[in-house]
Amino acid sequence: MDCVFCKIANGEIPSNKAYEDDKVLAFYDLDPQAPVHILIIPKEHIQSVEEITPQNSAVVARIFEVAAKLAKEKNLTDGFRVVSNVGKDGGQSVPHLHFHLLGGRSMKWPPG
Ligand code: DGP
Repeated sequence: MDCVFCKIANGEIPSNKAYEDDKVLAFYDLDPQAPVHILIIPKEHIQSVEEITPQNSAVVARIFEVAAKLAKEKNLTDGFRVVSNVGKDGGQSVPHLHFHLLGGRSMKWPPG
């Protein structure tokens, strides 16, 4: 499958890794929007939040555990944001489920 995040997950494309286990990879975004900007993905190809089902949702809990761990490691004690863009209107540019962990600055709401 021609998916850039599958290629990052299997090492075909290099990334700057922040965390890795058998199911989940976290790596630094190449176009950071905050002092800390890490993408957390399932290694398995899931297209977006729309494709989460009872069969594949366990990895989403693991992803949020990783988000909490990384936020602690990065000392984001004043808060942070975890967000997943979905589809065209959501601003999703890579069709492989990913959660942005953003921190190190004050976030705006609504995000626009
Ligand atoms: P989104 O727009 O929500 O689908 O976010 C995709 C993010 O992925 C965007 O912030 C840029 C990042 N990105 C795209 N291609 C690569 C890549 O090859 N390496 C890294 N590290 N990040 C990438």
